[in-house]
Amino acid sequence: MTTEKTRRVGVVTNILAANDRVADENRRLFATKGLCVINLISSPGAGKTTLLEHTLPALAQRGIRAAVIVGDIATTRDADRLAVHDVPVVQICTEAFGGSCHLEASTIRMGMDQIDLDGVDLLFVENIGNLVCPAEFDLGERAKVALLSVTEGEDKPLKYPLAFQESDLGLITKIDLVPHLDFDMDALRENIETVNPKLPRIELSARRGTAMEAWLGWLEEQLAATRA
Ligand SMILES: Nc1nc2c(ncn2[C@@H]2O[C@H](COP(=O)(O)OP(=O)(O)OP(=O)(O)O)[C@@H](O)[C@H]2O)c(=O)[nH]1
Ligand SMILES: [Mg+2]
Repeated sequence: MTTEKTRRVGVVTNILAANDRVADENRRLFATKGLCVINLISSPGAGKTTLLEHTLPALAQRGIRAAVIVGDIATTRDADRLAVHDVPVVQICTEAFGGSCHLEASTIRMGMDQIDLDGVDLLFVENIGNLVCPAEFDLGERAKVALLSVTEGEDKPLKYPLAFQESDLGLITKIDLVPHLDFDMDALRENIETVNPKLPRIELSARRGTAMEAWLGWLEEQLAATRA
């Protein structure tokens, strides 16, 4: 017998299955173009845009051509911050279609249509600030990166495990603030390992430039693997 509950589960399953089909199409398109796509996921304010502000000039210096699709519920503030770095930037505001708290494969398709992908090596997706829903949606990306800032607390990987289980890299951000906080870095490392023992980790401060070389090196590895 179909109950209200099973119908709701069915709807969610259908949404994810429909998303997966478009994600597969995106993946094929990215492969055809040799485009490396990196999906940045975090709660609001963990430092995604700041990291990109410091990453884009460094990539340009290395001759790597980047572009960004940035999602927010409202405003073009992040796109405005990133566009000064002279890379193609598309802002998607989901308030125009219901205020969705995550980007889906079809929204990425809409963003891609605004960029000449033939001139791009690395496409960043800055997902909407939310540590939960974005992890559920495959965009066809090469890699997901979960950012967690030290001000959010050591327990967050345990409470919101999916982002850390689905990601290919964990970035602990804003480590310059650690001396000012009552924060236990070892506990955070342990909690990440508990939910995903295989997740590589970089502990960085975009503001101070700490471990930016490790992050840029990881991006270069992703780019090389995309083209292999
Ligand atoms: N101290 C310190 N502050 C940082 C660092 N990175 C980001 N911030 C600050 O954290 C705040 C939020 O940074 P954003 O880069 O806007 O965060 P975001 O993840 O893009 O935020 P949303 O797009 O709204 O989800 C800003 O005030 C930044 O200046 C860092 O490495 N160290
Ligand atoms: Mg941002």
